[in-house]
Amino acid sequence: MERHGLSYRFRNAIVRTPGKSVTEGLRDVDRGAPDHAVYLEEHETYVQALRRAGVEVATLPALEPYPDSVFVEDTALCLPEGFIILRPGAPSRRGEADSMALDCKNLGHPVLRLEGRGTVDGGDILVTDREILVGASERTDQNGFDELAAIVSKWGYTISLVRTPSDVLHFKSDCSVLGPDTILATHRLSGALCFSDYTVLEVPRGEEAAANSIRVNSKVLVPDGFPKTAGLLDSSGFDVTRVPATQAALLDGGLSCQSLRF
Ligand code: CIR
Repeated sequence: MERHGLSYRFRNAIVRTPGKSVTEGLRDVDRGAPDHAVYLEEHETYVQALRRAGVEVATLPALEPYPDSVFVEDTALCLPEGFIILRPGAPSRRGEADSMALDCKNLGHPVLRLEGRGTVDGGDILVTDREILVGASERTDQNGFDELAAIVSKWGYTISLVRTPSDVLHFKSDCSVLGPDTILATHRLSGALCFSDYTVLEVPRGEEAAANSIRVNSKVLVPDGFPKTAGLLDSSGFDVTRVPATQAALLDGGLSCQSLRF
């Protein structure tokens, strides 16, 4: 079943202010800790960009015990039928889901929860207008997928388990939705079977991190510093907004990870 606009038309977003502990966030390669003050500025610019794209943003307070809690996307899947609180794959991030469950309830959203031992990070879930693709990764496993699939299948969604490229943290580190039939993806994913029925715009080589862009209503938020990708999207007719994400990038995060959009 096609749900027109599900993947890019949003009225609301939830973000969380980065705490001082963000300097301790997980990273595969240590290229230095983020600077808290700079992160706060970049986060504010990100929130403003979401607002300019027509979204009402709810900002949750910093969660100091959880250095990665600014990456709210990993803790929940927000669908019109309800919010599903996930079970993040990194043990140090599990408690973020408890807080998000409470926060979502307080914001008045119906909440379900993955209760089993399997894990799913929201960064591995790509929702398009016609299906949900979940990338198996070091954070997302078969058991987690099965539990998630059982819930969303009841709501009529088609959901499949696909592969996250091996040297990549999350499936959506390498792809994003640009429209009902259009995906932005790195060369690592552009030829993937799961995208054979979509038009794929390939991120220019050397700018792989720009695949983690987000279409929000009529705009596409693209991380700053990737001029070839911004140019490609611009010449393809998209209304591009460049948003700084240098501090998130130090923690292997990007634009999509920092909000839940619905
Ligand atoms: C982590 O390793 O979990 C964080 N440092 C980065 C999470 C980024 N989230 C995302 O791509 N959805």
